[in-house]
Amino acid sequence: MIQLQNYINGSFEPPKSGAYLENFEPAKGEVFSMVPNSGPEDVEAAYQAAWAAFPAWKNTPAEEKFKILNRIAELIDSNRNRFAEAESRDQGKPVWLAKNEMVRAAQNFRFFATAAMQFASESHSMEDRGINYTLRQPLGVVGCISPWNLPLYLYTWKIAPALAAGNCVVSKPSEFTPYSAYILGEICTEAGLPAGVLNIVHGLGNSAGQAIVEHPGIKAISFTGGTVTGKHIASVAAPMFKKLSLELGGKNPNIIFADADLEKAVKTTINSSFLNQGEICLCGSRILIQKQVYETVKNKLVDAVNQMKTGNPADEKTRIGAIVSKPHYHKVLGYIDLAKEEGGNILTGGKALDPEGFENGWFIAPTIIEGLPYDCRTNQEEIFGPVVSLIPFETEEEALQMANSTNYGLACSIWTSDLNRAHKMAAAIESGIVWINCWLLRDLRTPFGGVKQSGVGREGGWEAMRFFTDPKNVCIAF
Ligand code: TXE
Repeated sequence: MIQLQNYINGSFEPPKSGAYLENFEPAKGEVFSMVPNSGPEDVEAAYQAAWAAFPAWKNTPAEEKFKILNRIAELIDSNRNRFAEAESRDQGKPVWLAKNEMVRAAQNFRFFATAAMQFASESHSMEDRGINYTLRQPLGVVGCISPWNLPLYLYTWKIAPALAAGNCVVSKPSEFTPYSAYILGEICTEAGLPAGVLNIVHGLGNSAGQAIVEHPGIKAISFTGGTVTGKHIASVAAPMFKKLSLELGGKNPNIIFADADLEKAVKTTINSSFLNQGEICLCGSRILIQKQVYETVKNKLVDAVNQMKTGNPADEKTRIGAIVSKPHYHKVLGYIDLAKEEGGNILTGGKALDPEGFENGWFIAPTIIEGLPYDCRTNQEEIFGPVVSLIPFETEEEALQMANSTNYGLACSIWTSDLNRAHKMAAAIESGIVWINCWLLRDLRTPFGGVKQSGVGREGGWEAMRFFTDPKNVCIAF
């Protein structure tokens, strides 16, 4: 049994209460690790360490920070297999997918190490009267709270810009998937990150997470997770005027017009629907298909899904691993039942699976549903599992109206060969991210985040560097 510890002030420490939580391996349904059940006292220790480390880290020359962050990236690369196996056992995803995600985790450090070197202050001349320059200063101690779906990928997406901008961090990975962040603690020490600059407190959202949000010394919260949790965090943090970046998931439309390259659209749609068991905030879960090609696209999708292997995460051929936790498994199955009650016709999947050798794991067959009205609950609420709904449409206007009909607005994909339509739709859609004839084509310089209930604030590129710094204007009169 693996026993994880908090990483505070550069050392591994048990939680002050001595209490641990059981964490399960989703593919086997068995306890896999014991996770510190930390509380406010552990967050306080982490904060004190971070605050003490801040003056020196803030003043560490940019080149030195650059070297340390790059060394962390190199160590993630050289430990890629170890990380990927840990992540797969903790989260349920296929090992091959976890390996791909580790490349991005390392890249997050490299990218922001470089970004920090380029992040220059602005100056504004007032002709012969004077000049202004704007310092971008680190905030101090910041809080990063990350979810369970892409554990190290999203954890590093937050902490890398926070550290690169000169802040010290108190962080909490998800209690369901803490293992890769734990290993990262070891790596940070090896890479020479000074003690206290990054602190990792493990535990439940409503105790350890809540203590980070409530802490008066923690100046900003970068959070990715559910909308309900995001609203709660906003209500706690707003009266303290904390900076907030909330990335809260979506109910993303994937709109396929009859003039699209259908082979490419179908192939990518399979990926955008089911990658990581559909547990990615960017997954398209409402597939809007123009009527002329509805039957063709539907049949191709169903055929492709019927070839997908669900089961052993260590098998290279596996496309669908296990669902992250028992409660989430039941939640997803509950939505499949709801879809049936709402009149949906299950075209494929629609049930739990017990693959050989993994009979006690939490597996759900990739599921395609049709026949649901666009405004029913199944088509409005985030399921966050391997479940998609097909919805036919006739005109561009109808597609747009349906696409914008949810409370969410994170991402969408539009498939068409008509350039004018693509631009018009992209401008009109209520969404933070629009992909045209692609999905998940990512450039780390671009803003990432959503509108409506998908959150506030943006991550990525200069957006992240701006979030983790405060601008201070200095005006000099001549
Ligand atoms: O996430 P939570 P849950 C969506 C998805 C999923 C739903 C709920 O629809 O079914 O959210 O998932 C910490 N103060 N997404 O309940 O609770 C928690 O410990 C501070 C979308 O597992 O939001 C974890 O570290 N922190 C999504 C993190 O918040 C708190 C990814 C996320 O957990 C807290 C995951 C509190 N009061 C789920 N309560 C995406 N946007 O990609 C919890 N946490």
